[in-house]
Amino acid sequence: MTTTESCSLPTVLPDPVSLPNYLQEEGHKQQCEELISSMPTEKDCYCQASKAITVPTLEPCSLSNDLPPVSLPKYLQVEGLTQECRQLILSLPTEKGWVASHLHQYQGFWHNTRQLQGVLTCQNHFQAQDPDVLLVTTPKSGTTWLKAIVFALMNRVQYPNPENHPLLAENPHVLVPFLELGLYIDSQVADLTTFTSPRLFGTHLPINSLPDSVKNSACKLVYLCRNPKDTFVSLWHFTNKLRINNMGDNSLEETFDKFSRGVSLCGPFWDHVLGYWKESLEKPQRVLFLKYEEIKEQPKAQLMRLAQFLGRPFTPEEETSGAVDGILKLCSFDNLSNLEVNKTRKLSSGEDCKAFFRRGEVGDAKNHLTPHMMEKLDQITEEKLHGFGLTF
Ligand code: PAP
Repeated sequence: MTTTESCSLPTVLPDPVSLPNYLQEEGHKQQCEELISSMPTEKDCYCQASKAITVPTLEPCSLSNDLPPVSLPKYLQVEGLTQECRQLILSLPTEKGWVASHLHQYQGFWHNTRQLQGVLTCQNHFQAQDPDVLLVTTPKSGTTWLKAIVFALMNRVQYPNPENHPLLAENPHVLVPFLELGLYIDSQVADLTTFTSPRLFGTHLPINSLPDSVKNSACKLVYLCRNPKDTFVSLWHFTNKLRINNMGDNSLEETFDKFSRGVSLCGPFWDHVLGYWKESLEKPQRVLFLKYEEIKEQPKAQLMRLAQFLGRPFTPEEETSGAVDGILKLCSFDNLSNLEVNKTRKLSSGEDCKAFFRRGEVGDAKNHLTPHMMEKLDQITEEKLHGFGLTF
């Protein structure tokens, strides 16, 4: 079935026996109608099968044959879910998503339907190797920046010339692919044979959801986080950019409420950060804990700390020859955001590269959140993290 995406909501369903609660919620019909108006449709999608049961919320699908075909971005497609994933979804708490239809709470954290499949496939199949480096972030904490920096750092012997560097031609998410959101997202076992050691991967997985092979290997984890106010604002902007025709922007108040309750991609934000914070204290050789704000404030010191942690310290000669500054300049917001590749191309997962570059500043939250919202996030942070010695 080539256009299952045309019924992305119904394909979440398992065998047509009973309708899960999350599909009965009010508003679903309208959401389905909005999506359908922008979806390609073929006769043989799940909608036909759905006729076997009485499902009022699926009725709009029967109209969709008359609609013009418009392709749905890949990040919104949910075809090809395994039986394991479909069954699992039935048992999970589910809420309305920020972009895709649903978020499911799995192992304590929230994932979109499509990404949940990626999480399961990654957990089942990814085989970590000791020299691997995993770049771990909560979404919108500076993942793109971290990927660029670590790629440039680890490959600086191979690519010494910043005028002729892969980062000028490829988005950092291509050079350092995501595990559950990229390599494993389509429920296929990723072919990693072309990767050279040490392999670099990105992930938003919370610590307790990392594949066993990661837990059992000596691979290193670099964790980057960002203050929750800026993270939320960045996520709100980003998800608005990913929403398709007719969806409109997410309401700031509604998404703020969700974020505060922990219902955001790979949220609760605070639990995600805390898991890696604790691990970094227990195993400092294995997990390096970085903050976006600290890299902004002391880029050189943080880059050298990173290099040391990854076993690739800068030599005095490199320092004097400007290698550290060269990497920071290459990976700067101004440089990356103005590259043709990042202004015009899309990732294979469907997002515009430019969506990953907005302002790249510390403190932008105050331009969007009310004082009450700022206070509320500060209060949650204080309650959840202060006792562990972690502040933002
Ligand atoms: P991801 O987790 O979905 O991959 P991520 O890269 O973490 O996204 O988020 C993008 C944020 O990092 C944006 O923040 P903003 O919305 O507050 O502006 C983006 O501008 C910022 N960003 C991207 N590249 C850089 C960079 N080179 N330096 C600093 N910030 C950057």
